[in-house]
Amino acid sequence: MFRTLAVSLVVFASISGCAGKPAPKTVPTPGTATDPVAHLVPLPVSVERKDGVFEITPATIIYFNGGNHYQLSARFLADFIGLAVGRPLAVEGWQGGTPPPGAIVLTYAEGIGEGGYELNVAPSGITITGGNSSGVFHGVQTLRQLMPVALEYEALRGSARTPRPVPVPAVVVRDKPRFAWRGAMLDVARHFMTVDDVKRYVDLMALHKLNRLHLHLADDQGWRIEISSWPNLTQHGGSTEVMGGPGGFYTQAQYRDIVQYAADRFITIVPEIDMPGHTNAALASYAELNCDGQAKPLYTGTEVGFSALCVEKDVTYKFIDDVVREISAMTPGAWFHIGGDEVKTLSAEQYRGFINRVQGIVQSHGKQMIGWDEIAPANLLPTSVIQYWRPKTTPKEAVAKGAKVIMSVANRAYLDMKYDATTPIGLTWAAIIGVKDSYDWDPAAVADGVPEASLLGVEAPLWSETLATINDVEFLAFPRLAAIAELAWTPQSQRQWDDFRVRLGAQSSRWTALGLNFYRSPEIPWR
Ligand code: NGO
Repeated sequence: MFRTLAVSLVVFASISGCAGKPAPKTVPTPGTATDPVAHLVPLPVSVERKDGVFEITPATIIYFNGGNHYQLSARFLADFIGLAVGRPLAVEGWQGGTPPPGAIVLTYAEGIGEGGYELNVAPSGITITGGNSSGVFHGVQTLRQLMPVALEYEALRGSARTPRPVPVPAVVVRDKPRFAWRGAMLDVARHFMTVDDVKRYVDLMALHKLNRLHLHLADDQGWRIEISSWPNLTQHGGSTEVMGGPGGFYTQAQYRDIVQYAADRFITIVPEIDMPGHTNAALASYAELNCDGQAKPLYTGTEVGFSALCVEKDVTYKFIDDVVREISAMTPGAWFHIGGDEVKTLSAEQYRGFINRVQGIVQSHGKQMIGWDEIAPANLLPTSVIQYWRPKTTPKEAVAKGAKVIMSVANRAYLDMKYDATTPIGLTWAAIIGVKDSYDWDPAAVADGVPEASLLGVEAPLWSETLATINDVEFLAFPRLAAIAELAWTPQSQRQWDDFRVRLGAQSSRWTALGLNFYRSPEIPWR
């Protein structure tokens, strides 16, 4: 780690000069490892290099225009830069007019579009103009990637060794996302991840402009979210995980904390309670949910498809109503994911009837239902969403009737697949997915009858049968989650693998500064 710091500081020094001496007013040579303008990930729609640099000092003020959601981005930036310059920058409201010279101004304008932004770095100051508040946050993340990587190291540890000004190369970036849904999923059921682990993943997502974190909160091997009206779900059903580890669960207060932490980074939490299958943990916790009235033993293996709620019993729907109600009340986002995958013990008719009924429950609690693509034959409401995962199938009939799709096709988007034959963790059932495989595809060309217009966006699931720690999570997620982030953000026509791999290679110093345990894939020219 000491070596890592040394490398980071050399990179920093090469841009800014050492403390005490004035920073040189030059930009790095285009195309070198220290040229952040050429190495943004995800690639913006347009980047125009300009002459000079803007230097942020402890006296630089961040002005925001437009209420609390804009203030969030201002505070994020003030804290991030503050660690390098020695104290948090001042944040002040700004009512429009000519921006004060030498300031960073965060504002908004019509016509830029949801999530989009314009970032203007000039020697006289910085302006980020968002299409809305999330657009400003995305502009802040681009600005962050233009700053020396040493700031990441300092932000992680809470102080700089030697406070000094922060140089930012002059540039004009105009940018907006291809898809509204740019997601990642964490399976905290097969192996439990702590609140801090989830927050770490949220932080890594935010850097890459991802905006949906889907939490797979219950499966055969564990129930991970406290439900007050059914306490044994976590007391008993949360006590196991794959291979017999100790399990764990989030209290409602912890879940709310995760939701808020993510919301402060413009990431919406999407809770999933998988049903009617993948429910052994619930069936072990409450005997009445079983058709024979007998509680199942807890399960720590990795088979799928053997469990199902008793779909003929009324108590099952009382149970689901309580669970959906309690979780929905803690979830400001619009969606509730009901799983619905891999049910092998019910007839097609029983299954469809179940999904239709659960859809009504989800709707009665004010949420839109999402389910894995097995739900496609049910009577889906126009607001319900299909998450496509099974290669070689297509939900085209449902799409023809208006259903929207989140693209997560397993042979491209599943982060739990191995990178190559040597990868020590991960699965192979869908594919071996190298970095190029995860990048070089078009989500609008995967499934017959599922065109761009039907796609809400893209999401990369990370299932945790073989991963036990946040280190394992990072190893399988990076660099492929960065590839998926760019695929979801950048227009298809602008994405080129040969260009991406070079920009990705330049992330290694920032990722190292962040302490990220990424896979140094031989496909990438790491710097
Ligand atoms: C499948 C299955 C999950 C597994 C995962 C492993 C879906 C939607 N259901 O994906 O239970 O964990 O594969 O890759």
